[in-house]
Amino acid sequence: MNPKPRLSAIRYALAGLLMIIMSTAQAEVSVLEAWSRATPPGHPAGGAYFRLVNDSDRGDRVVGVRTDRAPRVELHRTIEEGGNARMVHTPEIPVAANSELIFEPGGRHVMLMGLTEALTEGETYEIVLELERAGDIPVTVEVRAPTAMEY
Ligand SMILES: [Cu+2]
Repeated sequence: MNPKPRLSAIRYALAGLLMIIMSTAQAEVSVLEAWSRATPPGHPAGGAYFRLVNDSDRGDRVVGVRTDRAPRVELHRTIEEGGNARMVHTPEIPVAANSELIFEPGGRHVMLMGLTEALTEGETYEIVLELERAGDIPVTVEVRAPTAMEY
């Protein structure tokens, strides 16, 4: 057996791995630990929560979100009004340079609406966050127990 082809295959594999590591390190905006609470059957709405980290020296903006998991999806924030918390649609969310934004229950979040199938514990689904500079960021959301708390 000639060991040369195997060596070069290993070299190519290492080069490929290095490129993956480098492209990961260069990602300016990353979305981590995305999760949802399981929803009761028939309940039309659910939330998606995560940490959005901007490692770049430039600010950015979340300008949209899309998913196939629900007929409608919006960026929401929670406001305090007369002692009551209320969720409102927000068309965009500014992301400062070198910052981390938390999306969480009772705060800013992604809202899924018109769910025809409940979010089920153990399920994962995909959303895409649209950023002005960083572009589309695909996110896999993990559905946790209905009682799950943030992080
Ligand atoms: Cu909401």
